[in-house]
Formats: sequence, C-alpha cells, structure tokens
Amino acid sequence: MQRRKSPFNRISVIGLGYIGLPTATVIASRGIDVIGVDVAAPAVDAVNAGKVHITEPGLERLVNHVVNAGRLRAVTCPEPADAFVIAVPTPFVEGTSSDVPAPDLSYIQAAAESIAPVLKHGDLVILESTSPVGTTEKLSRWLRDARTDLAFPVQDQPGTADVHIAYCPERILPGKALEELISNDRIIGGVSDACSQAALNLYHLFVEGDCIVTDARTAELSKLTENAYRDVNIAFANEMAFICDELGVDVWELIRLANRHPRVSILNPGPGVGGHCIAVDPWFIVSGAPQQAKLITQARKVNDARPAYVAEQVLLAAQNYTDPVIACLGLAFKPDIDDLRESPAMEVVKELSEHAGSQLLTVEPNITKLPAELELKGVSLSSLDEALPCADIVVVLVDHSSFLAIDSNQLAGKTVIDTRGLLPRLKKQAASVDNYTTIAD
Ligand code: SAJ
Repeated sequence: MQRRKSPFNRISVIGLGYIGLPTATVIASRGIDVIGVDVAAPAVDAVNAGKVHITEPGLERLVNHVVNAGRLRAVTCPEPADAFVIAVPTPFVEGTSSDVPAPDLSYIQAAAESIAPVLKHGDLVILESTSPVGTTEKLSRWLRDARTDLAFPVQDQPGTADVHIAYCPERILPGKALEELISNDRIIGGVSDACSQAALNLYHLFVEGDCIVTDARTAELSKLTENAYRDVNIAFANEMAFICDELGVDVWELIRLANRHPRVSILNPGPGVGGHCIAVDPWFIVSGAPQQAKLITQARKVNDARPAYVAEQVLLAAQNYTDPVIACLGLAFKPDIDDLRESPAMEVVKELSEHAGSQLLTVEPNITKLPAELELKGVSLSSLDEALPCADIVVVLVDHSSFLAIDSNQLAGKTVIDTRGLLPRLKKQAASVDNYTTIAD
C-alpha cells in the first residue's frame, strides 16, 4: 500500500476496547502519533507497557511495536489532537420495563464531554460506535453545548463549521480485527461534504478497501442493517432447527441439502446469538421504528429463545439417567475466542447449574478459570480428555477447532446434544463409528 502524507499530526482514539485498541494500533503503525484514551486505568497501563487487555490475534505484537516506537501512548484524560475517533460501547439501558430495550448513549455523551475542552478549530470528530439513527446529530449537539465558542456542522444546513463531524461505523469481526480493519470497505457518513472529505483523509491512511461516502443517518442505519440482516438469517436457521426437532428431521442434513440450491445459503443454527453486536444492534432499529420492524423483532425473539430450549432438551435427556454427568463443550460466544460475555453457551450452563442437580463439567480451552458465578454453582472447568470419559450427556455449545479432534469413539454410548453441527464434521473424520445417540434419534 502506498502511504499517503497525513493531514493529521496526531490522532486520538477514545475507548481502547475491541475496536478502539486495534484501530489506534493500526493508525500508529502507519507512522502517525496516536493517543489512546480510556477511563479504565488498567487498560491504559497495559497499553503503555506494550501489552493488551483483550484477546485479538496479532494485536499484542503490534501494540508492543508501536508503543516501543513511540507512536502509541495511552492516557485516561483526553489531550489535544487533530482528529478524535470515538469507539466506546453502546449497550442497552438496563432495567427498563419496555419490551424494546432502549439504547444507552451515555458513553458517547461522556466521550463528547471529555474531548470538548481540548477541541480546536479544524479538528475532526468521528463516531465509530454502533449507534441508533440520529446519534451523530446528538453528538454534534453535545459538543456544541460544551463549546459555544466553536461552530459545529448541522445536517442539511450548509454553513462553515469549525469542527468536522462524521459517522463511520466499525465493521470488523472479532478475531480478524487487524486484517478486516485494513481490507474492509468503510462507510463514511459526514454531517456535511466537508466533514466526509476530512473523514476520508483519515481512513485513507490505513484502509485498503473502498471508502464510500454517504450521509450520517444512512451510515448509522447501514451498520445496524448489516447486523440485523445477519440476526434475521440466523433466526431463520434457528427456526428451522425448532421445526426439525418437532418433525424429527436432522437440521444439519436439511440445511446441507437446501444449500445445494444455487440461490439458497442458509446460516447455521446454534444455541442462540451472542456477542455485543448481533444480539444488540437490531434493537436499535426496533427502538427507532417499532411498528415497522416486525420481522427484526421476531428474529430477536427466535434467537433469544434458543438457550432456554437447549437447556430444556438437556434436562429431558437427563431424565433417562440416575445422577448423570453432563459435559458442556464450549462457553465462548463463538468459536476460537475467549470472550464469554453475552454468550448463549453461558446461559445454557447457568440454566443447567440451577436445574440439572447433576455433576456439570465444562470444557472451554480458551480460558483458565471459570467465571465466579459458575464456580459458585459447583460447575467445574475440565479438559476434553477429563470430561469425555466420565460424561453421560455431552452438550456441544461451541464448535471450537480443538473439538474437531474428538474421536467419535469417545462419544460411544453417550447422549450427544449437538447445537453446532459438530457431529457431522466428526463423522466425516471417522465415518465408520456412528454409535452414539443424538437428540434427533
Ligand atoms: N452465529 C450463529 N450462526 C451463524 C453465524 C453466527 O449462531 O451461522 C452466532 C455466533 O455463534 C455468535 C453470534 O452469532 O454467537 C454472532 O457472531 P458473528 O460471527 O456472526 O458476529 P460478531 O458479533 O462476532 O461480529 C459481527 C459482524 N457483523 C456481521 O458479520 C454482519 C462484524 O462484522 C461486526 O463488525 C460486529 O458484529 C460488530 O462489531 O458489530
């Protein structure tokens, strides 16, 4: 990639989490001075020591490199810079009685209020956090309220602004962050044309994909649409899994066959949809247009119903045994990561720990200690080799690559509840052994 001359001497990234830290690091790797800002002192200390507080392949090496090269420095309080990239969480408001969870924009507002004192004429502020439609306009208002001495841009009202503002959603897949930050296309939603141009200058520093300009509201909805699209498609697969259980059909075989059609490409069912994005972002569309977003709402409900259903299937199977040992394979929200937050596998195990009354073993090769809430319920963390021989019921909750090494003989005579379609992949490896019982049987 040909390096462009940067119009920015110093770029600040607000929020050093799963998005902000890789972004700050990649920008710094392009030879630009970057200041990472986070309210959490341990995250700041880790970065300044050249280490990372999150798991992302290749990230620690790059952080170490850019910190040692003097390009990346972390602080808890914003300092002046030429551009500010805000990558803070946008969770739900906890504890509301409404059916539709409301977006919590308090982290964005706090970020705006924290950078306002150091903003100066000519600066660029980019919001990357996944946000409901209209948030960039709110951001502009919060900044305006805090800095009445500066002119901020207003959507559809041409005029000269002192500060440029744009919405440019992050779209990287956890686990492939460093690669996708560079190769993915970016959507640039400036509040004005001048704002879009300023944001383009920033992303051209490191993005090799296309940078496509639109307005801020379209950019906001586009990000939500991508994740809602995936949620709805996973919900279709999950609904087929419910239907198949009712009709006694193997859902994996069904999907494999249906996907042989040239225009059909069904995703994988599972124990539910986890993570901080796909299970959250569709609600931001619903909260903005509840009457219209019927399919999106229903998809969320279908996916959210999965963990309880899977737990129920395990409890039903347990009734066939006296004091069965149940081994749950995987706790993370998807394969080959250590992230247990919003994980449907965790929900299933929690539910079982409350109702199964059996010995409950979990195998999660990516962690060394169970969360306290599971330990307190008597759940143990085991290796695959410890758990499989003594388990009566094996529940596959995550298809980590290391589970592909299971020899089908290790499952002989056990009840296997396979929520991730691992068995067909094992069968491929050891086609001769097929003597375990599955739920569909
Ligand atoms: N899942 C299924 N079946 C499937 C695919 C996924 O059950 O066929 C489940 C996973 O097991 C997991 C959940 O869905 O529990 C979400 O995983 P994911 O890999 O689909 O997505 P995330 O949450 O890791 O990342 C998504 C990505 N969005 C899209 O692919 C449209 C990523 O590009 C976004 O940047 C990210 O959300 C985000 O930050 O918004």
